[in-house]
Amino acid sequence: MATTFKYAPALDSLSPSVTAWVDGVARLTRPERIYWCDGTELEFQRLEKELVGKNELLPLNEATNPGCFLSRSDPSDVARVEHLTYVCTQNQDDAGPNNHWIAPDIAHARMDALFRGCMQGRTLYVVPYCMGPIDSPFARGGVEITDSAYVVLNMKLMTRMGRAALERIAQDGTFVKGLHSTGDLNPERRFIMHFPEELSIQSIGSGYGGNALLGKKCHALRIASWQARTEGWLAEHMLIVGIENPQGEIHYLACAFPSACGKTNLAMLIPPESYPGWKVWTVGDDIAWLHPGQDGRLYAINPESGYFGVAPGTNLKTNRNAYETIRRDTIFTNVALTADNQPWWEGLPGKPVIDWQGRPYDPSNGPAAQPNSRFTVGAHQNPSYSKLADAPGGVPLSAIVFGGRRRSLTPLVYQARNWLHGVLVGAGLASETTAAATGTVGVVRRDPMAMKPFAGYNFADYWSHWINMGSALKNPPQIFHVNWFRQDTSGKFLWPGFGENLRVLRWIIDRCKRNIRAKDTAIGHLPEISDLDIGGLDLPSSAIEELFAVDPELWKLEYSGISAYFSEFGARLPQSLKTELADAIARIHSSQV
Ligand code: OXD
Ligand code: MN
Repeated sequence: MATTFKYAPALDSLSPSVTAWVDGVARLTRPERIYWCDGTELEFQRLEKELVGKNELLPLNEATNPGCFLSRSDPSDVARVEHLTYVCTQNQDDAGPNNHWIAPDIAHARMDALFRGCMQGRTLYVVPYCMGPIDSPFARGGVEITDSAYVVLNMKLMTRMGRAALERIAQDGTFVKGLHSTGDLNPERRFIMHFPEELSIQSIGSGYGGNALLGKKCHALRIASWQARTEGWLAEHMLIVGIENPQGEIHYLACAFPSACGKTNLAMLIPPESYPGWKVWTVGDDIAWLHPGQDGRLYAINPESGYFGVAPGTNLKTNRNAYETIRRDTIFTNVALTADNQPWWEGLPGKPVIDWQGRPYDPSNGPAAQPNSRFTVGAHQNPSYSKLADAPGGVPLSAIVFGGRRRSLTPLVYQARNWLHGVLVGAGLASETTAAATGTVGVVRRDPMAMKPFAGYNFADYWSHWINMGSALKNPPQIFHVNWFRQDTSGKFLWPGFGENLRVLRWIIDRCKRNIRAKDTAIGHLPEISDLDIGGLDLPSSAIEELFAVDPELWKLEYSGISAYFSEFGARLPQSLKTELADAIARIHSSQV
């Protein structure tokens, strides 16, 4: 094997455990060369050029989209593959019924066989990265080994990647090991395996973001959630947003919505015209690591430094900040093209000419852009980037907000009665499936805390951990639930959503400040309609009624669905959560709402 170490020898002394691991992987995978990424701009541009030379990246219209490129993935490799994603703990119960499981020795044997010699003729890239601000006590290091330069470029945009990360790892003396190869892209040989007890991840056969950018879902959620439980914090699938009122007071909210349910849009919300003087600051759009602070509040950092957002639907009206963010220096994956080589997706003006697979656009082939097509971009380009996004200690949370995509049942907003009830609201979360994962779209499934695809251990233990975290906080965030997606009988959305969601966030903040009262109902606290600002919205009063309707019969069914789901977790289910559910059921049976 011809091995070219770029600057690795100088760094050997800094992190011998990294080099020993890289050597071992190289012996298994037999790459033609080894390249240690330093994370510089120069390196980024060189790799971009290399990929353009191989036609793996297409430069886009330099006048309209400077520094932007298009990547097309294999048509069979366009989303996360939950059915091929495993959590491999020694004891199956530790992974829980919420995860696919294989015993670690069997998983290792299977993965070793797939990785053996898989990098022949390819470059092995060593990608040191840090999840969280480099100088944050809450940040954690990782190293991804990959044979995909596309992955390297994306990791550079999404994480603090390169030399500083390697130095941080040397200081910490520990890191998460992530091994990735695109393999032969055969879905039969595609697996994403997690070994939380070894702090390691192995992924083969996919180049798609969530399966291949190992810092994101694999490390920052699955492995981190496991680490968080043992260390007393939480790793969550949540955006983090700061809402500033005209008096300059900022409240931070962390919101857990399932994939492709509008986290990026809410994190970058543009206040409506009727909200002069209000500002919205983005801390993160997908993942939050939550730590108790000395003052008894819960603090959030965003472990990522970029956005891997869903392109379709993003436009000037729905998300002007995202639209501005991705006008330059962005990698697009699986979008369509216009006649003058601009990126295009459903929801944008103009016309597609080439579809996401590179074919002349023909509507009979389906949407022009793949429904899960993405943009990858550095977070600092966002006009609403928070000044505290890089703060080592994070931002204090006033509220945690759960939400799902539900045509019916859940009202526009309600507040949990207390932390334990909030854990029940989160644990009972359900949402219609989206294109972010392979499988049927639009089916309601249980997605507790929006973590169904991402919790790295048994949900029963995870809920216990949530309950314990709340008890340890003197001043915990208030917990809420929102549903932007409720429809009328003709299938029309009842709520305008997007910027107007600020009206709901304002009610949430008023409740956190204990400024206003609310209606105590069987499912929790609902707004007095006079306290929710709906002025100028042109909503018929029937829509408002429907948005807040609580149908006891539907809720009885919902609670029996939650009971049946909880029973899958057997004796590990925390007794206090069982009691909380029993109380909720008793309330709905005895009330007319
Ligand atoms: C994502 C997802 O890409 O949740 O963030 O699928
Ligand atoms: Mn996500």
